[in-house]
Parts: sequence; C-alpha cells; structure tokens
Amino acid sequence: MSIEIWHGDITELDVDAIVNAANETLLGGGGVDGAIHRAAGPGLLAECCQLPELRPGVRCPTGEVRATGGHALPARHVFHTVGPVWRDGRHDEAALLANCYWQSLRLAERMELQSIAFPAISCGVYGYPLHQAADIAVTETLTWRKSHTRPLRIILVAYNAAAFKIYQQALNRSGQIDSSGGSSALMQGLAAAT
Ligand code: AR6
Repeated sequence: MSIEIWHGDITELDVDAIVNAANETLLGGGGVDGAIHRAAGPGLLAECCQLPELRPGVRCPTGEVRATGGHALPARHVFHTVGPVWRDGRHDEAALLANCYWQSLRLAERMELQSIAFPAISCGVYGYPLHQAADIAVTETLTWRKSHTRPLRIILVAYNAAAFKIYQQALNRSGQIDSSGGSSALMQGLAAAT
C-alpha cells in the first residue's frame, strides 16, 4: 500500500474514489465541495438528494461518510464526509477528523477499491489548522496500513505548494517516508511512503 502526497486539483484525479469535504446536508457548498459538484455535473447533486440516509431533516453526522457515483468526474466514486468545524481543539475535533479518514478507508476496503484521494478535510471554511490536520491524515493512513491491505493507493491532496510542504513535513515526522522513491517522485510534485 502506498501513501502519497499530490499537489493539485482533486477533481482531476483518475482514482476509484475521491473524498469530498462536505457539510451535513450533503447538498453541495463552496471550496472543494463546490469544485467536485461543478466537475461532476448535476447528476451528483441529484444522487445526493436520493441517498436513503438523507430523508428530509436527516443529515450526515460529522465524522461519517456516504458514497455516490463520480458522474462526469474521472473518479468512479465520491465519498462525502463531514469534517468537524474547528473551535479551539477541545471539542473532539481531532477524533472527529480522524474518523473521517478511518471511515472513508473502511468504506473503500468494503467496496474493494484500489485507490482513494483525500483533500485536506476541514482545513478551509471549517478552519482546522493544516499542520494539525496533516498529522492526523498521515497518522490515520499509516495506522490503517499496519492492519489492512486495501486500498492499494492512498493519496493526500495538497491544493497549493504550502500545503504540499506541510504534508511532506508530517510524513517526514512520521518517519515513514521512503527517501529514494520519495525524492524522485517529489520532482513531479509527489511524495510517497511505500
Ligand atoms: N482540490 C483539492 N483541494 C481543494 C480544492 C480542490 N479542487 N479546492 C479546495 N481545496 P473546504 P472544509 C482544499 O473549505 O474546510 C464547503 O462549503 C482547500 O484548500 O473545501 O471541510 C462544504 O459544503 C482546503 O485545504 O472544506 C462545507 O460547508 C481543503 O480543500 C464546508 O465548505 C478543504 O477546504 C467544509 O469546509
């Protein structure tokens, strides 16, 4: 199983699933959510509206995940997860964010997917500090890898160069980076822990 960092727009990735940083309605929004809905086309919103878990008045709880198809995206599926809104770090934010990663990986395994890409959940509108969120993303994916074989490829997407560097530092801190593979991959905007 490889854990990679990739710099770019998640909507361009040809993977089995991309994760959407959604809100509890799962009916679209700004940031990466807006970008995913724009790239996927109106079929995605239509499918979200039909999700059996989302009857009127019923929302997707923070930390959980729901799957839809990818519609016009290169990705086959979209996993909609709801990250925590950052308050002060003392309102269970870390556990809720970790759950977004863990539940998404569990769903990918259950669906027998080979590859999944995550944006920096909660790190935009929801205000989660990226350094801390990157540590959680790296820790959860590395912990997952210790006891699971699927998905084969986990990609952490950095939307800009600063975020890429922060992910790289988190991966370095974890001591899991493969320096030879990592350095050649880095030249293409990709760092890898294999
Ligand atoms: N590809 C990859 N990453 C992206 C992209 C993209 N195309 N666009 C933005 N990011 P945010 P949140 C990064 O605000 O904080 C929505 O309205 C961005 O730089 O999208 O979880 C939802 O409906 C940031 O690092 O998600 C919710 O209401 C990260 O994605 C709310 O925002 C997440 O930023 C969720 O807020």
